Formats: sequence, structure tokens, C-alpha cells
Amino acid sequence: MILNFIDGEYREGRSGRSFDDINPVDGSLIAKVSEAAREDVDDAVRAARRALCGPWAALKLAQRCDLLYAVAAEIDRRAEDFLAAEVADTGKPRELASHLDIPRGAANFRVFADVVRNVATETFIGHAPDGKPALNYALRRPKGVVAVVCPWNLPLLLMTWKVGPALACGNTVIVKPSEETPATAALLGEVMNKVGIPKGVYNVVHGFGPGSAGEFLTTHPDIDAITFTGETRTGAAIIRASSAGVKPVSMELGGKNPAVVFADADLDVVMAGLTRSVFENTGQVCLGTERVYVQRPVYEAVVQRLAEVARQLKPGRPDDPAANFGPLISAEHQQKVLSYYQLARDEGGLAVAGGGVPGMPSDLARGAWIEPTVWTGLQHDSRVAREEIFGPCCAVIPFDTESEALMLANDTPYGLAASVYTRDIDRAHRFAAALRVGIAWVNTWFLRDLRTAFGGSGASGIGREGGVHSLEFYTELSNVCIKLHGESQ
Ligand code: NAD
Ligand code: 6OH
Repeated sequence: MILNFIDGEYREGRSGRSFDDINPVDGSLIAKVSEAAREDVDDAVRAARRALCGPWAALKLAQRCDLLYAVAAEIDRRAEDFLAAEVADTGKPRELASHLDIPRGAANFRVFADVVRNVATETFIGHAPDGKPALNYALRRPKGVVAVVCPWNLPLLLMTWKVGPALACGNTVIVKPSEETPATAALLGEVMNKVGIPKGVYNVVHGFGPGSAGEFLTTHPDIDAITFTGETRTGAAIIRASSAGVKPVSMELGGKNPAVVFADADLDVVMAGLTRSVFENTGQVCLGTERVYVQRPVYEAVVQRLAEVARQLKPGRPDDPAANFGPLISAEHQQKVLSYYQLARDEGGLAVAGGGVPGMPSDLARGAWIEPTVWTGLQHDSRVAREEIFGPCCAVIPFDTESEALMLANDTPYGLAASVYTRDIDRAHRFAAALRVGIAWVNTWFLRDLRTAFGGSGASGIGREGGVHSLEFYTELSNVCIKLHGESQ
């Protein structure tokens, strides 16, 4: 049974209910998960409040940071355990999780401990009306008890991306992992206890959204802020819930991200980028590419090569050395993605690769498998080219001019990420600057520096995290103004 982690202890939820944690590779049961009741969320909030005002606040900054470095080291030491838990929950290739998810889980603690140790606050020296000097300086206080609501696609990576900076800033947290992927958040409790993080600093409550732990947590009157990663619709519901208590929110939401390929691009670089941005993690990355605009002279070449990549991907078990492509997260998500595969046909798209469910051996037949898919023939304003699918698929659409490409790329309510492929350095800068997104990559994709601002515009979110921007969300600035009355001698 996967348990809630409250006040430093693993506890069964008082709902008396449990739900299934399913392995999407073969539909098998990994574990039962104990669902938190409203009273458990109350307990977690009380524990987090006690820790916030007690042992956690009592630590000096350097001591707090040392504990976070120890958390990172312990995640590294237990990398195999985290890997096993993450891979079982998501079905993603071990290779991917071992290079991306688990190391980022550790880095998210290390980097933000570094950030808070090195950040300065502003100081101004002004003058009062009587001409005496006035010294102003800012203090950063933790925001308080922070609710962290997480999705299932990069569970440890995205949870620690919030928990790392929140704790570095002196907050305490209550995490609500996705019901699809509860394991690594629960395991992190062991790490917290092992390295001596005070009880109540890190808490985990399991359950669903409405009528369950997600709602109980985000509507709780005694939390101080909510940080959320997930669907735009869910984000909107949480913003509504947060308004009653006027809680600050940070929202990392969905995307419908374009890649723009100019005819002068190095096609090997393009293919390396698109292979990852369309298909990695079975397309379940918020930053992933689902619209590929290609300048007409290289359109056919890109379509052919991308279709070939899609055909070569080999679905299979996470630890199968011959496989490099996992299932979707669940049968339910598979149905959603397949409904878009059908819609693509209805909208006149041609699947030049994929378009359905692959034949799998009988031991994998109950998994949430899907074919990597490349469409041509879809109009830019078709639903398939406008709505977030969150699957391993893209529409490839030709364009002629740079201004047309820019109009197409920006013509979306979302604004999370984009990638541009060109060897023309002037165009690279010009185009990247004109994209209405939180992050524009040139000749690459998902290359992250955690000191940089990260977030989305439009329907892709509110706020920026990363580096000092995380501090803007996880701390409250107080200004101290001191009038200096003495005369200089
Ligand atoms: P989701 O919105 O369905 O669920 C996210 C979390 O919210 C889960 O823990 C869920 O239980 C909880 N939840 C659902 N309804 C809730 C409610 N009413 N109140 C409180 N909590 C609630 O998202 P998902 O399906 O887990 O993840 C996929 C989505 O996340 C995609 O849209 C993707 O683009 C987005 N995403 C965005 C980013 C980003 O950085 N912008 C990163 C990863 C995923
Ligand atoms: C979405 O699926 C990926 C988001 C990535 C980050 O938030 C990150 O910090 O790299």
C-alpha cells in the first residue's frame, strides 16, 4: 500500500478508501494507494504550519541548504529505487528516466539551495523631507505553507521543481501527486526522514481532484500559496478555488507548441530535435511539439524523415534494451489520444506514419500502447492542429515566408514553448524574439538551465519559476525603511 506522508510519518488515509496504481505497460496492479480524507489534509496543513513556525524556521540559511544538498545526495544514492518506482508508474523507458527524471529530481534541490545562498536583495538610500538619509532594504520571508499539485508525465522532476525552491526559501509543503503516479512523491518522504528534514516540512496526500485530496488541499483556508502544474482547465478551477482566500498561484499549464523549420536548417539537427520533441516520453511533455511548420523547399524531406523516425521507434517494456518507446500513462489517456487520431482522419489528415494502436505481444496487450504518428494534409485551423493532444503525434504543415511562419506559430491561445531551426543567426534572434512563448529554443529542444525563467503565457500559465524567479513566488518581500537621524561628524 502506498501511504500518505504526514508530519514525518506514513499514514493510512482516514477515508478508508484506496485506489489502484496501475502499470501502463501491461495494465497490472503495482500497488493500492491510500486515499486521504479531508481530515488528513487538515492534519498535513497543521503539521506544515507547526514546522514552518518551529524547527524549520529555527535553522540558519546555511543549515537549511545543507539539508537540501543532503536530500539531493540521498536521491542520487537511491537512484535505483526512484528509477524503479518512476518507471513502474509511467512505463517510460528506464534509459529516459535515468537520464532525465531522476537526476533532475536531485538537481532541483541542489540548484535552488545554490540560488538562495547567492541571491541579493535590493537596497536604496534616499532622503526624508528634512534631508536626513533613509536606508531601505528588503527582507525575504517564506510565503508559508505551500500546496504543490502535480501531474503524471514527469512526476519526480515536476514535483521537485516546486518542492526544491519552496523548501530552499524556508516554506513547508503539502504535495498532492497525480493519482496516476503516486510512488516517487511517497518515496521522497523516506529521503526527508533519512537526512533529518524536520517532520512536517514535507507532506504528501494522495487522491484525486474534485471531491478528494486535490480539492481539499487547494480550498484549504490555512494554506498560503498554491503552485500547480497540469491541464489548463484544471488550472482555471484551482484559480477559482484560490480566489476565496486570495491565495497567490503559480500556474504551469498546457501547450500546443510549434516547431518552425526553415529551408536553410541543418536537417540532421532538425531531426535530432523533432525526434525528441514530438516523441520523447511518448509525447507526454508539456513542452512537446504537436505542430511542425516546414518551409516548402524542405517540406517533403522533413515529412519523409520524420515518418521514418516514427516507424523506427520500438515500443516495449522499460527495461527491454531493444525498445525505446513507452506506453501512454493510462487506458483513459489512450482513448483521448485515439479520439484525436480519429478526428485527424475526419479533418482530412493523412497519417504518413502510425495512426493507431500497435500490435503487441500478449503479455503487453493490456498496456496503453499507441503508435507514434505524423500527419500531413491537416489545416492549420483544424482542431487536431489547435488542441493539446499530449500524445506522440504532430501535424506537419508547409509555409513559404518567415512572416507567414510567425503568424502560424503565434496563432494559438497557448504560449508555452517553441523551437526554431535555421542556420541564419539574424533570423534566429529575430524570430525567437517575436514568438509569444515562455521559452523559445533555437536548433534544439528541452535544453534547460534551471537559473532561467520558465513558464507560459496566455492559456499556458501564470508566472515564472526558475532561478531568482522562483524566489519571487516562494518568498514575500518586506521592505525595511530606517531613517538615520544623526549628523555626520
Ligand atoms: P491534470 O490537470 O489532469 O491533473 C494535475 C493534477 O491536478 C493532478 O494531481 C490532479 O489530481 C489534480 N487535480 C485535478 N482536478 C483538480 C481540482 N479541481 N482541484 C485540485 N486538484 C485537481 O493534468 P495531468 O493530466 O496530470 O497532466 C497533463 C497536463 O499537464 C497537460 O495539459 C500538460 O500540458 C500539463 N503540463 C504542463 C506543464 C508545464 O510546465 N506547463 C508541465 C507538465 C504538464
Ligand atoms: C512539462 O511536461 C515539462 C516541464 C519542464 C519543467 O518544468 C522544467 O523545469 O524543466
